[in-house]
Amino acid sequence: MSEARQCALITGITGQDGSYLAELLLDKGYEVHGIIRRSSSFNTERIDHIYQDPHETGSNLKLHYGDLTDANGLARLVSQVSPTEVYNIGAQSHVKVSFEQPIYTGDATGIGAAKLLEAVREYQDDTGHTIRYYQASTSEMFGGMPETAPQSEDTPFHPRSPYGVAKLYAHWLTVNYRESYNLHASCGILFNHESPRRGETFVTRKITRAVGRIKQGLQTKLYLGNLDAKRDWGYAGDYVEQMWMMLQQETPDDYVVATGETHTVREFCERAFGHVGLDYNDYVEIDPRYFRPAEVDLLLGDPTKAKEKLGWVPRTSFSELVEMMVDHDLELAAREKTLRDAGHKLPAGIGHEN
Ligand code: NDP
Ligand code: GDR
Repeated sequence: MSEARQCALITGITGQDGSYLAELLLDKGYEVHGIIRRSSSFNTERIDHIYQDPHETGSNLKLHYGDLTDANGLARLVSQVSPTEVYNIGAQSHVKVSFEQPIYTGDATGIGAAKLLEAVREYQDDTGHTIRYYQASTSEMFGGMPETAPQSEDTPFHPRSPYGVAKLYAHWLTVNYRESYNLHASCGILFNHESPRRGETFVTRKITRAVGRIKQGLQTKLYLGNLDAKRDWGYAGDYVEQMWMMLQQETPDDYVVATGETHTVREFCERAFGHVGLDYNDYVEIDPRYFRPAEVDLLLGDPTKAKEKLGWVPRTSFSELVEMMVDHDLELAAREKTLRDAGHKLPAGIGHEN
């Protein structure tokens, strides 16, 4: 008997989660199609190690140009690829940037989901093929008022940024398509998850990159904003497994994915600097430019439903996560130092102050 075809279409494949999810699905034998944005320089660094030249046989990863703001392109891709599962994890995902680009964030992160859901719905109607759909929802939809913690699937939403508002639209639209059109659509309400592949303008990676560079003598100070914000930080490699698990359920549903533990940004600094024998007080300075117009003070997730219904538990502890990221960034800084000592100019990261 032939095995059922497993074919995934992923938006956001070049991002942190996209790269881990693509690895996971390829390991499971899926044909994986990723949507990438055209860029004037290469933007596939996180997936280069799993990409094979399409001229070689046996490559199960295929990349296509597309954009969440381009409805026609998305519809064309869904019909061309004919996926069995669609993972919508592409987004303008930076909270601070969303205050600077609220309209674009609404377009890509919010309406982008509507464009993709429409493409899926129409394809199903036209062909009779069913597609399972995953939406990357976020703990930012809760707003993090201390009295709401711990946040579960039943906690009322109160987003505190244009990003959170856009994600809430995408979240409710996914629920609405499930209820209106019987679409197998699920939302993962994921709390913060990090890794050595985390973008360098998110606070954890900004800290671990600085620790590596300071230890190697390439940097002297680290400028941050609010050190008192609390986050429930997990490991991205553990969290993408959850995305897949949700789509394997008979019945679609929404799940909080979190560790159930919270730490301040200050504690993250303490651990990260402490791991290499440094005191963060000697290096970290506060720069108000990193404060947000409205802050999410306390995120602490209650992952009971995911544990009970899906049997999922996070495997990586907070200290393991911090150490994994610092160790990775120490090595990276050591390579940068070698290059600098050989006379090469290091990238300054100009224009990425977030
Ligand atoms: P990243 O910022 O690392 O990756 C975002 C991805 O989306 C990139 O591949 C990016 O492409 C792509 N993208 C951005 N704009 C568009 C667009 N207009 N059209 C198509 N693709 C686009 O995010 P993460 O991997 O960390 O997060 C994955 C998803 O999960 C996001 O939706 C995020 O909002 C959400 N989320 C993340 C959490 C976290 O803690 N990491 C927690 C909860 C939710 P490019 O590489 O070209 O920029
Ligand atoms: P967040 O992540 O906003 O939670 O969104 P981020 O790492 O950007 O901020 C976490 C907390 O750290 C504080 N902070 C700083 N943040 C940044 N980026 N830079 C700084 O210099 C700095 N100093 C302090 C912030 O104020 C905040 O309180 C992430 C994204 O991945 C979203 O896409 C996702 O939905 C949520 O996590 C869950």
